[in-house]
Amino acid sequence: MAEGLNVAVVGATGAVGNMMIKVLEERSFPVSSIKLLASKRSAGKKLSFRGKAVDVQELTEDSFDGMDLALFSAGASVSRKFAPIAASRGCVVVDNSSAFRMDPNVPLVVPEVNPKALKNHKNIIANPNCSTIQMVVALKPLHDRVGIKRIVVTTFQAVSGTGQKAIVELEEQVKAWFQGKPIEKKVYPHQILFNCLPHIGSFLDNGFTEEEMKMLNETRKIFDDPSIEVCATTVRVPVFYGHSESVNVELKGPLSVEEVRELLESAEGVRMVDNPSAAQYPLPIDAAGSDLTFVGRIRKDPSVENGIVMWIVADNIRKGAATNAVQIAEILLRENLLKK
Ligand code: NAP
Ligand code: 3JN
Repeated sequence: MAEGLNVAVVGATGAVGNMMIKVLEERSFPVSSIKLLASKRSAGKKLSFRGKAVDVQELTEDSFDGMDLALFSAGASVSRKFAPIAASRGCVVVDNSSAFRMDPNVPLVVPEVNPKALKNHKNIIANPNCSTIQMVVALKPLHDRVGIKRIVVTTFQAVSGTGQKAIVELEEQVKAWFQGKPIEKKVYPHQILFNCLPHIGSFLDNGFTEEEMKMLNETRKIFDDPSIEVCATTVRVPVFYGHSESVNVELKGPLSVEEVRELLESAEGVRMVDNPSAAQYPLPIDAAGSDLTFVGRIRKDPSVENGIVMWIVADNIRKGAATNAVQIAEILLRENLLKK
């Protein structure tokens, strides 16, 4: 391991996998060899890593022999089958899917929030859902200072969260609209162009969607506080990159707007953009391409005691997925948590 790690990227041809490759390059992660894995459909395709063409290989049970680290983003069913195989062969998995997030034996980690949870990993670590990640990064300093009782959140999620095919769908709908052609929909149940769809993941018996329940369950696990209440409404909007969130947080004690600002100004991974009179507030267009979580529109929620409202924006494919995963790998390396 002296020269670097043997790293596998599972789902390398996808929106998140592609970004993982880019983030490994950008952050000069010590990679001695890289294996790019996807389905049989992509075998033989070439992707670039550090200026060199690398063949995409079909993911098989033998893919992890000799690998030190695998970053997974090929969906929960692929993770359920292959992450335990990788882990049993001594390869540490950072998994971007929901497959293991709620498994009590699997740490669910956001580096700015709960890096200590990595200590007890058993070769599989889960990356939270993108909407959860940016929310907990911004709320962590408030939670540490006075505690969080309840969160009411509405998200405005970019199409890239659905994957490469949804990016293409929005592009195609834009082109069709300009050309006066019929707008086709394959990925979403309704036209996404000029629309908002309050529907992310499947609907459950309680009326919430899977995405909304992920925000509740993951927030409790990351903050290690099952008493926190979260009521989420998740909405898909015609934005390519960057999820936005309106968050009303009811705290356990008083915090002034000024105190919240001070806390967030020094919070790890947070950038405050909060000068509404100059039309300055976080925007997905500005957050795209950044690894920071942007926070603004901070104000008192007058409808509840100890209430604060804020607007939180981050690049869902970077901080919400690829960058968070690589940051986890960096801690594993730094803290000597890779060789088990
Ligand atoms: P995507 O653009 O559709 O890419 C899917 C990737 O998975 C492709 O590389 C695809 O390979 C690969 N894949 C699909 N079936 C496979 C199989 N049977 N064996 C091997 N590889 C297979 O999707 P994405 O947006 O990158 O998301 C991928 C997954 O990452 C999601 O399903 C989700 O679990 C996770 N994700 C997490 C977050 C988060 O919030 N942290 C955000 C987005 C996504 P081919 O090109 O060969 O089909
Ligand atoms: O829709 C988004 O903006 C984020 C999507 C995440 C996602 C999409 C398909 C399957 C997930 C996830 O990360 O929770 C999954 C999944 O792994 O279940």
